[in-house]
This record gives sequence, C-alpha cells and structure tokens, in this order.
Amino acid sequence: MLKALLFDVDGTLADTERDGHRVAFNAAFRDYGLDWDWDVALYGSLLAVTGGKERMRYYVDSFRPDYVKPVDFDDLVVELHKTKTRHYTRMLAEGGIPLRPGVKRLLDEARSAGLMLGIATTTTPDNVTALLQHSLAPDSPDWFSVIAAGDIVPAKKPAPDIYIWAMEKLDLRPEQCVAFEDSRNGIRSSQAAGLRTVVTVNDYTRDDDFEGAVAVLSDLGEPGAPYRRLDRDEAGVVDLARLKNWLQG
Ligand code: XBP
Ligand code: MG
Repeated sequence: MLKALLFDVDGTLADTERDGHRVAFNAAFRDYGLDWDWDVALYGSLLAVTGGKERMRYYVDSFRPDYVKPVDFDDLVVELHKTKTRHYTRMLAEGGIPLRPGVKRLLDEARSAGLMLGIATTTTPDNVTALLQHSLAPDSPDWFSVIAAGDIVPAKKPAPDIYIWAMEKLDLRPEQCVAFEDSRNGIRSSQAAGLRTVVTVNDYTRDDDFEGAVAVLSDLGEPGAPYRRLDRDEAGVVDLARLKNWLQG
C-alpha cells in the first residue's frame, strides 16, 4: 500500500539548475576573481556529477588543465560553495523559481489523503528550505516528514544512500513509497534503493536513459495543461488515482 511520495528537488520540484544553481556558481566565481564561467551547454556536461563541491572539482580536473590549484584548494572549494549557496538562496528569496506544473497540486492531494511526503536530494539543505518557503509556502518545509539533503550521506546520487536514509527515517520499505526524479543519476539512485520511480524530464535530461521508470513524462500535468508521456502515447494529469493505477499495473 502506498504510504509516501519521495521527491528529488533540482529539476523535479522546479527547474533550478540552468537559471538558479548555474547562475549562483558563476556569481561565486566572480566574487573570488576566478575566470570560471559556466554557460548553459557546459553546465549540462557538468551535471554528470552531482553535488556542487564535487561538480567544481570535476570542472577543474576535466575542463581546466590550465588552472594551477592553490595548496588550499579544498578550502577554496568549500568557501566557493558557501558563497554559491548564499547567492542561490538570495535569488530564491528575491524572485523565486516557480514549481513545475502539477507539483503543488499533487503535494496538496497527497497531504489531504494522509500520505507522507519526503525529500531526497543531493543539494544543500538551505537550498531546499529556501525553495520550499519561497516557491511553495512559508510553512511548507513542515509538510515533509523527512528532508534528506546534501552531505547527510557521503555518497551522493547515483548512489542509493540518500533514498535509503530517507526511508529509514520514515520507517518505510521501498514498496510503500514512490520516487519522483528528473535525471539519469536520480533514477539510478532511486532504483538502486528499490523504489519505483516516476520521471518528469527537463531540457537537460530529456534524452537520458530512464529504463524501468513507472512513467516518463513532460511534467506532472495540470487540468487544462496535461502532461505528455514520452514512453508511450498518453496525456493526462498525475493524481493519486493515476499513480496507484500505474503502480498496480
Ligand atoms: C542536484 C544537484 C546539486 C545541485 C547543486 O541535486 O546535483 O548538486 O546542482 O547543489 P538533486 P549544491 O537533483 O538531487 O536535487 O551546490 O547545494 O550541491
Ligand atoms: Mg534532480
């Protein structure tokens, strides 16, 4: 029986990567006088690595052979990341990034039906709180029975650890939950944790491999603006009835 919906954050709740995280990274690089500038296409390649600190190291190692690392490079990465988090949370507070279609509708329905809600993400906890408060509702972090985020587990997605951690906190088994993801790294993580997974793609992840997903959708859909299913010819709105139907089928 379905007891909880577990959500990824970036790319799933909102399209935060291109116009949120990417912009905040670049602002931090400028603050530190670095000539690093991540354009939209490059950022798509960098998304192969989850976690902001891990992503910066990957960039230097794979794209900047010319960069001479200072002796305190690890500390610099930590400081850059703190600065990036400040930029990102300020951006959310100033204008917010809208939630994707159907997200609030499904969260509201799940809460009314007494289902538990959870978050499992590689992003920093402050980023999750800021997104929920500014784009969903000021008290919405309290809607979630668990918010599993960031460095809480050392191995980030695609490792299953963050989902396993969240389910342990909820005292639930994978069969009692369904995950919502937007990326290959995300579904690798959720599936390795034993979770059935609904995927809503975005511009960075449309062509990813989502083998084994419950459904691959343009978004969760709204009445009057239905989702388009990418893995078969179907349109509609993801509500609990449809979700349970998919899970039984
Ligand atoms: C997305 C990520 C994160 C963010 C940046 O995670 O990979 O690294 O891009 O966040 P998810 P931080 O889709 O699991 O939410 O800079 O805070 O690491
Ligand atoms: Mg994601």
